[in-house]
Amino acid sequence: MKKALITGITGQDGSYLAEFLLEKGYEVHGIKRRASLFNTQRIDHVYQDPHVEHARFRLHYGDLTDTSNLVRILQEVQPDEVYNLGAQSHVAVSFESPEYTADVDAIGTLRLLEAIRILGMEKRTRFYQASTSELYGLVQETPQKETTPFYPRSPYAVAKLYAYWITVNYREAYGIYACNGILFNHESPRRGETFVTRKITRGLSNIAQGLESCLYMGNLDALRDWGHARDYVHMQWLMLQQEQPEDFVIATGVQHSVRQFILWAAQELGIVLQFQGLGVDEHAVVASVTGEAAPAVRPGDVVVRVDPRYFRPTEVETLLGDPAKAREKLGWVPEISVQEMCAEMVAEDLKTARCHALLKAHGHDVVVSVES
Ligand code: NDP
Ligand code: GDR
Repeated sequence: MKKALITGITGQDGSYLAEFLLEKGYEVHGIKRRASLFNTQRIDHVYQDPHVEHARFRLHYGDLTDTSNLVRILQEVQPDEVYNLGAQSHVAVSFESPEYTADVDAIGTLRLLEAIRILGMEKRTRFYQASTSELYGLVQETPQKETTPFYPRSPYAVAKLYAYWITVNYREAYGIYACNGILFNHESPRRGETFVTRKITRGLSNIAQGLESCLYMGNLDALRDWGHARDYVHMQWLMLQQEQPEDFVIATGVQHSVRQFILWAAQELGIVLQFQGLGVDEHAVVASVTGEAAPAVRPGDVVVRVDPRYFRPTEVETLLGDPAKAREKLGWVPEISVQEMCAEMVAEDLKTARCHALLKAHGHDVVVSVES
């Protein structure tokens, strides 16, 4: 039975990857951080009681900033594959906490690779690094492929640039089977609530049910190449199953604006929106409402406004991936379209919003978190 160790197992990708590897028959180990509240909501459904014989899922307390802890976990688990998905993964937050982001995202990657080397596991343990389209930043070529020059535009992207190159270096210097997956944005109903797609599907669902009144957004013109996380974790695994370690771009090859994603999400709720105004005065007005999903919304309501608070000091305006290499060598074909994904995300967020609205209607105090 193969053993995998996943950092970032409590995150979006970690949870889908854990599911995927368990289905493949792996013994799955994950590193979770100590938190003052439970932080395992995304993986509770795959949790296996360690007291039960033959449990194939195990969590270890740890942190990418803690070298000795990483060495001990690696020594204990002796994994065949390490997936380094753990990161301070929010670009905007990285401007607020640049040093911490570098410690976790850049040096954390070094710590793991060094642990593999210190323990003499270079020849038996394969390593996946969660690299990112943010490396392209101020894009030098469109669409972006494996050979496109990098130009990172945030402390997050600069930290990930270090992680990218240290992964390449340990592959070349010590012969570790190590790969960078340069993944473009991928989303799902498990996406963190403060990333743009989930902020939109959750915010509009709450507005539809009368739990919030307006969604405040940043740059509506940003263009992204969005795919589904469930599709993308499959590729993370496949990269580690090849004969030779290589780096791959994973993307859909299609891009859309943030504004377009808002229109799709609204449409799923039966709301037709019209954008009006320009720049920081741009806002979305409800033109019509059909169906049962949005009883709290009326034509003429302003449900989206721009708030410059969400602009970034340096923005990545456009990203579009060219997944030709992955298509050719890994047989990559994304199965879920961005519109299908948007519909799935709205359906999930609407379910939750309806529950909260029902509780409220029965006199319970319901406060939905809107800080983002
Ligand atoms: P999430 O933000 O959903 O998950 C990040 C995970 O990292 C969480 O489990 C988090 O733990 C953990 N983590 C954060 N800080 C530390 C730390 N100091 N030590 C150990 N673990 C830590 O990210 P995604 O699942 O979306 O992304 C997975 C990886 O892929 C990340 O590295 C991200 O940068 C990268 N990536 C993501 C893309 C995307 O579009 N989703 C695209 C390209 C790359 P906790 O739950 O406790 O916060
Ligand atoms: P990104 O994702 O920065 O690409 O990083 P995010 O969803 O945060 O932003 C995408 C684009 O939308 C614009 N935007 C807003 N973003 C947020 N979060 N909130 C807003 O209100 C808002 N309004 C507009 C942003 O400016 C940006 O242009 C994600 C993360 O998962 C990284 O870890 C990963 O490496 C990259 O994707 C690929």
